[in-house]
Amino acid sequence: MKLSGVELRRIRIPLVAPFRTSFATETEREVLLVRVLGAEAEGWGECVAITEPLYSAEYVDGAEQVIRDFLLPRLPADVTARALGPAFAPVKGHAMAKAAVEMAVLDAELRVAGMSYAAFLGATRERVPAGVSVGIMDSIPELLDNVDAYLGEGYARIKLKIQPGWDIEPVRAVRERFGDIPLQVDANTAYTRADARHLAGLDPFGLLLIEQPLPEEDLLGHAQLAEAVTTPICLDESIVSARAAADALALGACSIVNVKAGRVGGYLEARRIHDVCAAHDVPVWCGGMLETGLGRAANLAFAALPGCTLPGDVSASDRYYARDITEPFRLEDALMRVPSGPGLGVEPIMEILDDLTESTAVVRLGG
Ligand code: NPQ
Ligand code: MG
Repeated sequence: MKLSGVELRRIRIPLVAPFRTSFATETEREVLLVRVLGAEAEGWGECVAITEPLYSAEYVDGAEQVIRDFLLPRLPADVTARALGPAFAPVKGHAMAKAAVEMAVLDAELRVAGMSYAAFLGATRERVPAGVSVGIMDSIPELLDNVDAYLGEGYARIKLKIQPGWDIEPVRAVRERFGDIPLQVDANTAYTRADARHLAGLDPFGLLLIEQPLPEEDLLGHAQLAEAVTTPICLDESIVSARAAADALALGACSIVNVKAGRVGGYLEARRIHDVCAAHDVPVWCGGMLETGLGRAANLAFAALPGCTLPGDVSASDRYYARDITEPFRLEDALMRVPSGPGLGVEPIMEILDDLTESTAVVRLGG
């Protein structure tokens, strides 16, 4: 497909409540959107980079600059999503920037073909169960109130954000109050190898998994930790590619994988990770980065793949946003519907989008 231009749009969207992790407390989300303008269709991409480089090395301003200065000049004149891997390969890193462009190109391409993201990726379900990620709170009672509300809304699985000083006690309290619910924890790299025995203190609670306890680069540390605890280790930040996933499995660094398309350079690489894991009978689940309805739509398509056997961080729009930029995604009888229309199957509501827009830049392509 030939593109006449690309719009880079920055929006700012308030969160319904502060979201606290081991690395940040956010009250709003700054998001970079990529809109490709094709002759027969336009397409939307969402960059999952956050404002500061605290989850990974990428951040919104950097991603915007990389897209504008290094990725858009490398777009083939006649572009397909499949061609982007080779075209962008000379640019090291910047997976989230690359993924945002790929998502937009794929959306436009699939709209022309009349095919949904779900069908393109190979989804096998029309609805998926939803998990929810619960931030670090000021107190255990506040945490229990939040978990209670999410369970009441129909979430199938609870993930507690943890860090040193907020780990064993919140898990114990949730287990005591709610019993045998599907429960897991995410440390976002907040621990060290020296914490192995402390983390083994989570073993009696029968968690589904502990996500990314150690630094991104520390595959060997995770393999050693996996020997020291009975709770399954799941990797998020460390899984930067299909090769990294294969290496992690070969090393015994994890037995479950969180897949985020943004973190690995796009949905095509995400699908490869899914396939590597499926070949090893390793469960996969779809991670989340507090996406708007655009990214949420694509994540739901991925979450409907056959190897995504655990509930993902694919929550309803209102978990994060009072006003989403698309028609809001809702839990329907405790399930999320996978979009089935062409491309993402959703589009932005332009009045809302314009209202939230901080800046728009258009890059003209093709002379
Ligand atoms: C994770 N996501 O799995 C990420 C972390 C993350 C849903 O837990 C603003 C503030 C944006 C915190 C994006 C979930 C964020 C954020 C992602 C945390 O590790
Ligand atoms: Mg995580």
